Amino acid sequence: MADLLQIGGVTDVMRERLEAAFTIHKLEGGGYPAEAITHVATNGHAGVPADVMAALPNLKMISCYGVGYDAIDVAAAKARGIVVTHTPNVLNAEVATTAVMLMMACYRELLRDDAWVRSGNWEAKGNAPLTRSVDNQTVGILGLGRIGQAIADKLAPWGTTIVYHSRSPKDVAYKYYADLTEMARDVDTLICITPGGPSTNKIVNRDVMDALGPQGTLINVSRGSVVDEAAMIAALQDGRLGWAGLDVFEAEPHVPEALRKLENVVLLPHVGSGTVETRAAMGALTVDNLLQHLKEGTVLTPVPECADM
Ligand code: NAP
Ligand code: 8YV
Repeated sequence: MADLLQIGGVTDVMRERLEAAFTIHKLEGGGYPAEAITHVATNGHAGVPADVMAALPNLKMISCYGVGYDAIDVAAAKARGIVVTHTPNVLNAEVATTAVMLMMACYRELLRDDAWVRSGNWEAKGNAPLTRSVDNQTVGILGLGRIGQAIADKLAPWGTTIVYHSRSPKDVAYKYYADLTEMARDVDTLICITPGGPSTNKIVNRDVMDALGPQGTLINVSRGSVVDEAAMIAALQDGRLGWAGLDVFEAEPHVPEALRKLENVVLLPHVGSGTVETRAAMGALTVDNLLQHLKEGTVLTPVPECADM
């Protein structure tokens, strides 16, 4: 049997399928036979630490449970002939639901109004203040890829006007903005759904948030690194930015206290794809890639950089 290094957790179903084909070693606690390891199963949070990759001389394949692979040095892997796979598409609808749910929770003050009932305010003070309608808003999508398109589709029934920014225009009917700040000026809500990594690091900066403005809503379901978190907290505190719905943070699982204290935010613990159904589909694809590589030497869903390997 081939030797697999497991980084992070796997579900029971994944473990059962993997155990039939691999001898599984866990990174935790060390003591794994580095020379024997040919395959790694990891996730988008843990990735593969550089020292671990360097210590595995016979590594051939890395399978990532998650579509974002910014925690894996793909260039270093590719240079050594190691193919990297991820789990695109199977989570599009779920992450899109999370983005729309965060947007609606911000607009309709879901948390404030839930607290209004629980605290007895309804009885003591009367009706809660009015909120804002989600209908007929203009939404700017930062990164109109697989998930970005699913978000646009889910917003269509609300009469939303969709516009977008990415590095290159796509073959879609929505208006394209080559400049992110210009788009932020024109929209009610900005939804971030690009990959993480150096090319998107803090591209949602103070200028972008000021352009979004006091009536604007920022939704981030991409990576915490995409938004300048300190600038966002300051903008939310000053009222220069209206609301934020966030599933991802700069230093997860740490969320700055200043952000946790704010009332104009909705905060989730990186659960964009976190349903039983979608995690099962991601787990199945993670294992399918490993088994296919073991059996045929090919993979099903390589990351784009490894598509020609
Ligand atoms: P995708 O299909 O590759 O789409 C990514 C989009 O981002 C593309 O439209 C791309 O267009 C754009 N983009 C890339 N770099 C950019 C840059 N520097 N500036 C502006 N736009 C840029 O990826 P996906 O499957 O939709 O996933 C997107 C990301 O969502 C993942 O990488 C991951 O980080 C995040 N995610 C989060 C969760 C969660 O739980 N919160 C779950 C799943 C995924 P161009 O190449 O033309 O720029
Ligand atoms: C997961 C994600 O939480 O797919 C991604 O890029 O961020 C999420 O679906 C994560 O990768 C699972 O490890």
